[in-house]
Amino acid sequence: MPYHPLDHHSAARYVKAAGLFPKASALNVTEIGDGNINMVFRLQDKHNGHSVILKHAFPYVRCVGKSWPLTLDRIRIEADALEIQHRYVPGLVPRILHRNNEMALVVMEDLGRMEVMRKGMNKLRKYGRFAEHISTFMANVLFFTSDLFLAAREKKALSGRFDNPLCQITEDLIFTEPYFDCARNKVNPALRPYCERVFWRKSALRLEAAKLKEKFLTQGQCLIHGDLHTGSILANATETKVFDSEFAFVGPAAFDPGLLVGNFFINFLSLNGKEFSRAEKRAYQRYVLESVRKIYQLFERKFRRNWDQHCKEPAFVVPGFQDYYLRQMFEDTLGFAATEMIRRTHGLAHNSDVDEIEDLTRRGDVQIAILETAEEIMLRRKEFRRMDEVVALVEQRGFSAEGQRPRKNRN
Ligand code: SR1
Ligand code: MG
Repeated sequence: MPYHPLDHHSAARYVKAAGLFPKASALNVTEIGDGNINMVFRLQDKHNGHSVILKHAFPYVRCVGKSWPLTLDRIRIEADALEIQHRYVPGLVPRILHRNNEMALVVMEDLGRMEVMRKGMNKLRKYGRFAEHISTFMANVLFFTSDLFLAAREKKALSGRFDNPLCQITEDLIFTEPYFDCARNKVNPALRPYCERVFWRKSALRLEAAKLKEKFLTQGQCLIHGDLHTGSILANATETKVFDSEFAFVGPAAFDPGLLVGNFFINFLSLNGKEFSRAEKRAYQRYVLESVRKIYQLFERKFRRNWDQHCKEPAFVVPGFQDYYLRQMFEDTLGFAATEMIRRTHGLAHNSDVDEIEDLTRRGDVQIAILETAEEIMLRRKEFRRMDEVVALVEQRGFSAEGQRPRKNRN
């Protein structure tokens, strides 16, 4: 079947023709996608309630339109990544029910019982099993798709299979555009004076962003999710599912933990601009930081365990190499976390955590706190020994900025 874009009606016809529903069934079709790139339909049998999710690509970026063309191959890449993730972390990704590369679509189980974590976190929801689950997801996928486990030729074949054109979006949006007054940036008018007079003049920061961009471009360590923020995760009290793997490619291992940690720090700092009571905010902020500590500690522990049990390459079991690798990964995690905090503040794609603060001045104060915190993490990342120290820094910055008006030299 040659590619054609689906709408509500043709999506219903498609799933019936694919045998996912009886031909005679009456389906409710709703477009539920709130991401930046693709269409997501929920199709539900009106009679028995059975439902599936169909993710489908148009040949352009959904949030921008036809002026920004984008390869349809991204759905093939996403489905391939899901299959590999499923091999190493069954239960932590959605099940694929059907896929069609030519039509640029993948049909998955409906996980409507769960919610997008970012939305839950914005309502102060806590996820008791999350640290356990996400640390397993990262430790297994990042280890078992790396040269620490795979034979060299197998790993090279994996890199070829995930030659992902979407990487350029990340290269531009995360590492380049936030560091100058780029037309694609979306800058809160209350933040603009700070960007113009302070942030865009920080050459030391641009230098660090350049180093990290070069790592992103060249360091093909393992199959990474490539966009592991809280909007790419479904969660509830007992389950976690990582989805939206269309940015997957063989890249730096630290990128996934970096994006995740950066998003947690953004959420933590965003609370200072929100309307919850002081006690509610404090309690949730402590939960967020405790989560970061736990996630990273468990991630390192599980990654080391995988290495000890499954690494067969004599060169990589030499004493000291594991510590060297994990040290580098920690430092890079902090660097990538900082770049994510920066780009989500005034780049093209923001986080609702901050953007739901309606008062622009108040939002601007939070954004400045995020930028200043990110800068300190980025510039001092070689000094930190453990995640506890970084968490302590973020905690101190967040709690001291609470309720504070912007300083005079900020604009
Ligand atoms: C045009 S795509 C903008 C952002 O949305 C995705 O979720 C990625 O984070 C990307 O950077
Ligand atoms: Mg996404």
